[in-house]
Amino acid sequence: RSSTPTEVDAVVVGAGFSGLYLLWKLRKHGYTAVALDKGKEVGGTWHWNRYPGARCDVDSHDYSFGFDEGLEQEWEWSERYPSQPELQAYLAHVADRFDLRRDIRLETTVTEAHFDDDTKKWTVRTDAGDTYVAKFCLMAVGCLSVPKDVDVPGLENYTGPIYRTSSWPEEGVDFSGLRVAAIGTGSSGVQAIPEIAKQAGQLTVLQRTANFVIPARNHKLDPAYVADIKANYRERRLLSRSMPAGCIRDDNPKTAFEVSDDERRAEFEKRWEGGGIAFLGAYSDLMVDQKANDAVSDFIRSKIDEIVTDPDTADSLKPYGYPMGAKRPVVGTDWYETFNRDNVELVDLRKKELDGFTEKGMRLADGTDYEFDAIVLATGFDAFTGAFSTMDIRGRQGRSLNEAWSEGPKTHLGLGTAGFPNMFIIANVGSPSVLANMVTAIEQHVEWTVDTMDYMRDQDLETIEATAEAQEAWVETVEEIANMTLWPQGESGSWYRGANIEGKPQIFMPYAGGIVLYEETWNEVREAGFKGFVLQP
Ligand code: NA7
Repeated sequence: RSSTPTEVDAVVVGAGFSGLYLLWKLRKHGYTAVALDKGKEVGGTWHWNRYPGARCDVDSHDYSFGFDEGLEQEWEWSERYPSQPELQAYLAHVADRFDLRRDIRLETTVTEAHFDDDTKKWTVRTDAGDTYVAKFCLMAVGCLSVPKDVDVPGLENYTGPIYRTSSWPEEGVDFSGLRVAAIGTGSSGVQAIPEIAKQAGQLTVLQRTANFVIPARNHKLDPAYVADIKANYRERRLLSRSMPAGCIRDDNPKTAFEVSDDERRAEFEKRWEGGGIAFLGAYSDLMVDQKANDAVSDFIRSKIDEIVTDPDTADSLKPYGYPMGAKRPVVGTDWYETFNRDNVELVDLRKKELDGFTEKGMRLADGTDYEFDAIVLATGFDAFTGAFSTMDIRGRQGRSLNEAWSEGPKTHLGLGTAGFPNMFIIANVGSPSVLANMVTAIEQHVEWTVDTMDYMRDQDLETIEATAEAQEAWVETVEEIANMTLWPQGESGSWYRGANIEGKPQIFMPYAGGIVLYEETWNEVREAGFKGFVLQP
């Protein structure tokens, strides 16, 4: 590899869903681009999180690209919810089908991206020693791509193998007959633990905060159902784009207490049987009215009592202290059922204090010792800003992004940030991203980014940059909208507001207004001549 800088129109950081779509679109619009990714294969999130049971909780046909009808018709999703291997295969297929790989550099970590005030260009450097110079720096880095630092007391003493769900060994792990500890009961833990339990000799699950877990009811897809979707795919995509969640959900317009207790229970039952995140659409006020939220929370707690045979364990698995949804609700398979297995023990860290990990296992404050042959960490991510903070990003006058965001990330519409011209951020902080179908959120941003680049090319413009005022206002809007919901409530410590990381500035990061309102806002900004952005020749 040479150190002579390679000139392109755009450097794309990341080759997951966002990076791949960007590459496709940029090429189609006549731009030269290169995508740089740390992974050995494309796929981003779906490359790294290859732990057993890893699966998306948005329907396969919606969690996929809508930009090419040939791709849509050709690709066969086999299950209601796509598994990690299937998603990884899909994204690899996209890279091959559109010959994107010639512009992708894998196993390449971006170490720095610096804006030059004179040339108005970005210089991007990698750990491979390569340098790229580009007018645009496009951050397709994902919201959950940097794991949270390990903060489990004494874990450094433990000498056995430790596996993280977020960077699972490619060859897999054989837990047959082993004594395993699993820490973390968010989406990753809830998906991995039932699978590991099937293999392990003994599995000890350490739970700090109980989560609301809704059954996925994943299943193989019926060919007639698939044929029907494919026959009407355009309508489905348009409909998805017209729904706040960015995918089709049968949301009930009624509020929880305008119906009788019996009717409400029946509706919850019906949706529990149907499974998946559509459960949240049972009533329109579940996420805005505490009483409605209590009703759905009570329902889930009653289900835990029904499923889990040991009353103490059932009690420990019940979430309290925050509204359902304030922590991302989890969609899982056999989560509660797993605790009826003889080889699974739940250690409720709210009831039993952990003294710390030891060379061979762990010790509880009451003196109980455990020995483990392996430990699994599903302890979460430094969400949204994590990937940015690992790079040395400098904008005008050499100002660092970490410094600019020291009080929390600030963006205008999630797309750009003041002082960092021509740096676009794809579906991350300040956008519907994780609160909607991520792929729909990505499509919005990729389209707007490339449209803006086209506009700049047509108008002979050199830079676009968010204003400081606009981004202050947007941060406020994002916070205000979040405050209209129950999302920020309770002791949930959610990564939505950086609360899972000690010392991280706490602001609500994703935009809770949904895909449609967000698109309307962008359209207004665009029609008002990119209001809140400064464009310069
Ligand atoms: P999450 O949702 O952040 O979950 C992390 C889990 O790990 C959660 O249960 C945490 O408990 C637990 N945790 C973290 N640190 C510790 C320590 N030190 N001790 C005990 N338990 C700990 O991450 P996921 O990877 O599961 O999911 C992230 C997103 O990916 C998910 O929401 C989907 O969007 C896909 P806590 O709640 O902090 O008490």
